[in-house]
Order: sequence, then C-alpha cells, then structure tokens
Amino acid sequence: MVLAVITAYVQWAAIGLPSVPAPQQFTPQTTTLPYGFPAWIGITHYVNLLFMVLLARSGLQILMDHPRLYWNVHCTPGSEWVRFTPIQVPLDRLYTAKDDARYLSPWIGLPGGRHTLGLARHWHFASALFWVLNGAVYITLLFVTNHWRRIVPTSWRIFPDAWAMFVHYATFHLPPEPNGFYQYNALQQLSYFVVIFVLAPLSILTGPAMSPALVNRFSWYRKLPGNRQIGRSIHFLLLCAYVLFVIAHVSMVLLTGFARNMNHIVIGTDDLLRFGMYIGLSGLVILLLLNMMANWATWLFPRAIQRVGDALVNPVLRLLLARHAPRAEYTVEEISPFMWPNGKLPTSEEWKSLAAGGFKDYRLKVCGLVENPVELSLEELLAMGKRTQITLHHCIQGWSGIAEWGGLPVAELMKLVRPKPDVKAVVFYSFGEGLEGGQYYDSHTIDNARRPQTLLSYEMNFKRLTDVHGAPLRLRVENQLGFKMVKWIKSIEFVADFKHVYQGEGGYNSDHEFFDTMADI
Ligand SMILES: Nc1nc2c(c(=O)[nH]1)N[C@H]1C(S)=C(S)[C@@H](COP(=O)(O)O)O[C@H]1N2
Ligand SMILES: [Mo]
Repeated sequence: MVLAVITAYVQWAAIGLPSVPAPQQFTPQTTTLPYGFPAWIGITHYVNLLFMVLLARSGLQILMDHPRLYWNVHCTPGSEWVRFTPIQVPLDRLYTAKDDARYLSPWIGLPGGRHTLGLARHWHFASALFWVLNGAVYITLLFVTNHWRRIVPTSWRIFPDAWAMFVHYATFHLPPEPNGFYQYNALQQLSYFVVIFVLAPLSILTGPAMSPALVNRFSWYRKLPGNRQIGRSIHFLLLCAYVLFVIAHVSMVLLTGFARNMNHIVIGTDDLLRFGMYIGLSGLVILLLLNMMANWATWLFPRAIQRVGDALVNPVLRLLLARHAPRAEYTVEEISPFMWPNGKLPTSEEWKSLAAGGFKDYRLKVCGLVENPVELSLEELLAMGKRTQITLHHCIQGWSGIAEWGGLPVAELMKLVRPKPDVKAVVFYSFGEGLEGGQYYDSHTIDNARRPQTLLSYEMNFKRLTDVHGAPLRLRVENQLGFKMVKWIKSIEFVADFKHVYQGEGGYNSDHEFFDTMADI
C-alpha cells in the first residue's frame, strides 16, 4: 500500500499524471448496457452495511478475548505477530487465557466489556447467516439482471486504467469521473469486484477454519489457510481491508458529487436533488440506533439473546457440522511446546487432599439414568482400556494447541454402566469452580460422548495429567470447543435432559456467560 503510494508520487513527479479514458456521456437511450440502481441494489447494499457493522463489532469483541494473532498453531506466548494488549505473558506464575482477555469499549465492541465473547458470538454467527443470505440474493440478482457487467471486469485494460485513477487519487488529484449511474471508473469497478468476489468469499471460508468440528474431521480444510491461526489472522486482516475500503468508498462518494451519488444508491434516481441524501443520512442514524439497541438488548436481556442466537444458528450447525465424528490426528513432532491453561484450580479440601495423596483415594462417580451405576478408582479406569491421540485443541477465545492425550474412551465406560434408552445427554461435573463461583460442569450429547475420540483423559503428552491441566481426569471431545472439556472431573451423570442441572443451559459457561449450547464452531 505504502509502496503503491510512493510509486504513484514518483510517476507523477517524473512523467506527470497518466491519462484516464475520457468519460463517455450516456443517456438511457444511448446505452446498451445495464445501468442505474434498481431497488434491490439499494436494499441489499444497506442490509449488507448493517450486518457488516454488526459482524465487525462482535468480531472485535471476540478478538479481544484473546487479543493476540499468530501465524503458528501453537500460540506460544511471544510468538504472536500482533497483540492488542500491553501485557507480556508472565511465565513464573499461573496466568490463564481468561486472565488475558481485554476490555473493549461498548462504542466499538458488541456488546462491549470484558470477556463477553459468549454474547458477541451470538451476534457474530446470526449476523453471518443473514449477511451470507443477503449476499446470495444480491449475487443472484446481479447475474439474473445482467448488472454483473457493471462490476465484473471483462478486459485486462482494467489494470492500467485503474492504476491511472489510483495515481490521481494518491497524489490528491481528481480525474474526470464517469457518471456512476451508467458506468464506474476502472478503479471503482476493480475494487467493488475485489470486495464482492474475493474478500467476502475469503471471510466466509476463513471463519469455519476455526471450527473444531470441521477441521478435526476434514484436515484438508485446515490446510487451506495453513492452520487455524493463519485462518484466524486472515479473518482479521479481511476486516482491516473492509475498513480501508469503506473509508476510501465513503470519501469518493463525498468527493465526486455527494447528492447525486446518494440519489443513485438510495432512491435510484439520477439528478442533483437532495432527497436521496436526506434519506441516506437518516438511514445512517437508524444504523447507529440499531447498534445502540443491540448493545442495550444484550446487556438487559442476555438470556434472550442467547436463546435467539441458538435458535438461529444451531439448526445450521446441526445440518453442517454436528454429525461428523472428529478423526484428525497429528504427529509427535507437531505437539505444541506450550499449552495455554484455562480455568481456576480447584480450591476444595476434597480435591486438595486427593491431589496430595496422588489421587489414590479418588473415585469417579458415574450415576443417573444407567443400569449399572459405578464408582471407579484410577486403577480401575486404567484397567478398562486406553486410547491415545494427538489432537488440536480449539479454545473459544481463539488460541489453539496440539497435545497428546491418553485415557479411557467414554464409549467404553458406557459399555460398563449401560445408559438407559431415554438418555440424551451426559453431564460432567468438576471439582473446580467457574469464574463467578459455583461448580464447573458441562454436558455433551450422547452422540458426541460416544465418538471414538471422546476420552476421559489422565495422560497428557505421555505423562500423568498435571494439576493445571485437569488431574486426575479431564475430558477430550475433539469436535467441540475447549470450554466443554471439563477438567478435574468429579462425577458423571447420564440424563434425559440437562434442563434440571443448575440453571439448565447445559453447562457452567452457558449458564453464566451465555455461551452457545452447541460448540461446534
Ligand atoms: N473445571 C474446569 N474445566 C475447564 C475449564 C474451567 O474453567 N474449569 N476451562 C475450559 C476451557 S475454556 C478450556 S480452553 C480448557 C483448557 O484446557 P487446558 O487448561 O488443559 O489447556 O479447559 C476447559 N475445562
Ligand atoms: Mo476455552
């Protein structure tokens, strides 16, 4: 970018401004190409703006929950290429990923605040669905009505012509402009084309590159960007590209005849009256009000936002992601040198004295709707069969890491306890507490509990599980986000429905932080 501007100045200084093609004067009678702004363009344009703003604001809120971006998948502190926090991770004391979350002003973030990514995700995913839907309508109409010919370049001349325009703008000259009602200038056409047909698809592709259900099933998808963190970094850089585009776009709309341009896009007429301008500006006020309402609604009715978000997004997750069993595995060489810890170490006397005794007296209690409730010591669990796997952990906050896990498949435990036919979910209770106090727990569908890669893990990286990472027993459910992998497991309950467990949302974070009930992405 900087290089391009410098080159533009050098060209201007050395050989002067390049010539741009003289704009043709069209009238409806003299043009054979599609022209003007039918209502669907104006409508999809502003619907798009609304959802882009919601996506950007909620996306930034999610980013601030782990305000570091990496090119490597391990997320070792210090290896980030950019961080939005002044904090350097201390390595001499326990510093969790949740400690690392940053506050974001509600003027920027949706909903604003610190560690509000649960609610931000509802906005992000629901907006993403509507944004994609709106985009699909737009693209369809673009091709049905032939209006694509205004956007899609069909000659290589677009490049020299666009460069000539760029040299003008970059050196603060206004070249003669065609009337956008009939034709865009070359640079304008090229940038619209890139935003619509390059940036938007890349955003759509890099989002799911962060989904454990998708990339732990289809390794090729993860390899498209390279790894989860490259996908995440590109996803953010695309946001920066949109912001740059919007700045340039709005500046040009202002500079090249604001009233006329607003009439084009807002009411579809081609004249110099101020009508479109007033309606357009009121539209922006409405956009602002909608955003303020989104913030207020989220702070006042978080549970409702969670419900609506789940109702909109879960069917899509069920259709696209939830049915796949995870199976991706990594090599020993790929194991991460560092694994961010999360959660508070249990403080109860019960867990502490068990830990002090090397968990000799630990008994895992398995109860609920089962034919054979049991209490099992670690030795007994060890004797029931062991599976090892090297897998990629996806934290909801954004970081990831590869580790080896060894433990008893939950499916094996189910053979022993024999869940009754009406069991739909399995609840895992922890010795530890959540952030706001109260027992940490989470639940899984019986289908996910049964997956081959779902483990009650007592081994990490070929050693006994450490206290920080969940000793004596922690869960691995590789198609889910990390928050559902309960550490320091105390008991397991098979249930027909998790509605009666604590606040009834299916897990501590869903109860307290309004996290999604489905953690496939
Ligand atoms: N009991 C309990 N288990 C927990 C948590 C917690 O706070 N308490 N945090 C979860 C989250 S958000 C993640 S990302 C993983 C982190 O596992 P690790 O500390 O082994 O990396 O543990 C999960 N299990
Ligand atoms: Mo997490």
